[in-house]
Amino acid sequence: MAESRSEGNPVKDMRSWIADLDAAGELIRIDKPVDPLTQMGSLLYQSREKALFFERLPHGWRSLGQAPANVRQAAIAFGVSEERLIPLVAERMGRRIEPVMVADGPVKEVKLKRGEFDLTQLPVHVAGQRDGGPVIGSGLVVSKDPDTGRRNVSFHRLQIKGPDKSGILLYPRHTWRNYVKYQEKNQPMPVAIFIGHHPLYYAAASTTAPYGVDEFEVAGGYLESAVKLVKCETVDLEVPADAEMVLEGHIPPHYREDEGPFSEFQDYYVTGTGKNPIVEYRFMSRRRDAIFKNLQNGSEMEGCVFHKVPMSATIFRRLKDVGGGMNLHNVMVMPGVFGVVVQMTPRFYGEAKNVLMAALSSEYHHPKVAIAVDADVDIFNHSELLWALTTRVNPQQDVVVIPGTHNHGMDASLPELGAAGTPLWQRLGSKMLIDATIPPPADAAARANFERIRPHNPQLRLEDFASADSLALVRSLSPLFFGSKLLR
Ligand SMILES: Cc1cc2nc3c(=O)[nH]c(=O)nc-3n(C[C@H](O)[C@H](O)[C@H](O)COP(=O)(O)O)c2cc1C
Ligand SMILES: [Mn+2]
Repeated sequence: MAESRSEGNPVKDMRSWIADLDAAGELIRIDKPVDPLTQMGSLLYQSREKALFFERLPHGWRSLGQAPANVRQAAIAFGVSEERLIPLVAERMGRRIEPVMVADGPVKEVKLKRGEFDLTQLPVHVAGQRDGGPVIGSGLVVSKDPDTGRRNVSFHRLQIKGPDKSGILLYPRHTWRNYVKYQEKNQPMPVAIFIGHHPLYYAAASTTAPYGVDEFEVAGGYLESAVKLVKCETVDLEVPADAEMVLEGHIPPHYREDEGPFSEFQDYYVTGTGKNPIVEYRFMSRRRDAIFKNLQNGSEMEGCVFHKVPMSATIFRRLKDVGGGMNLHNVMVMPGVFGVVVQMTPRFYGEAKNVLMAALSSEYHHPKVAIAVDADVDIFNHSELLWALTTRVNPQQDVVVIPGTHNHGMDASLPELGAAGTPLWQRLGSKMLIDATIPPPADAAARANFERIRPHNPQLRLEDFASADSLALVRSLSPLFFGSKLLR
């Protein structure tokens, strides 16, 4: 294969990522033919541990999916341990680096005008049984504020509707805000959509920075080097020189078409479905041997990883200064993306509640339930979380419900005020905070009631007493075991 190895290649792109995954034993290559419309989604759905590289797709395409397959693989992309991932991303988020313009790049090797490309020939997959059709899930949409010229980059689902047309779902955040400005001028909004790049670009696109911040600067911070951009051919926009593929086009004002359903991040189909805008494509550029990127959503799928990592890191940044600098260890968004766990050591009685209020009102609309736990709870192990929720919580004192809050528009459990594609696409809901921390170290006697049991001799190894075969099974299941990491 043509992929360059990561060492000695300073460019971080989808090829260096494939090489890194391969080197780490994290990539499964599939050399049997796979049909994106009827088979690929089922294979991606099953691959929760490893990335998949599809080598034989229709029309000679190859593609990468489930990469990162989980938060553990996202940590590999950032070159750090899973436990250190969120604090590191939070730190790099604050060190934005301006992109630089270059004259040319691999993404310009092939240039195709309207009529010369056909989106229906790409290996775009259908993710779930009830999806409305194949959806590009890996397209990062570049647009500009027409008044200031400031750039924005974000993820948007793009349901294929013809050779040069797709739907687009615009949740009311920055791309929608830019689009509304164009609509008010009765002008189409130019967009450039790049597909296939290093996961740090995807993590940057799913970071909700303040309006007006260019997510390519966020990507520069994550990569610790400036992103290289090239000019588009038919729109006044810039795209990464080392992407696999770029689509150029525009979103017509006011026009809406049926779009959805789609296998979404909460593991449901219906939210967002309805009359949504479309994208009309006028140009495609790509690498000569371009590799496609398939990205599947659904709880704890790749799409969810790109929600969890930047959201957790953004909340981490926000929380660390609560009360003049709290004792914050980690933050992790829960499956389905509407809950967040804060791992902390409280300095004061009641401090966890102050912290959780901040966790519920960050840059992100999603968090509805926020839970605080101490450092001895493994926040990556959900049975540990359930244990903390039941053994460290006095409901009448530790659970607070805040009624009448704005919640995420795609939270199906809350009443919807208006439909997707309209200005009233909103849900009025509520939020809940749960303080599952134990008394602060300042009250050592009260804290001692929650000292966790430990065996007599934690150094004793089961390996020295049991056969290798029986142990292999135990070790393969151990991530599911309660308390396993703490006792190891
Ligand atoms: C995998 C994935 C898919 C997403 N799909 C959509 C989508 O279809 N429509 C949308 O408006 N936002 C979608 N988002 C959310 C935004 O891309 C994300 O929140 C981003 O930070 C918004 O950028 P902005 O803050 O610049 O508006 C998706 C996010 C991820 C991680
Ligand atoms: Mn933005």
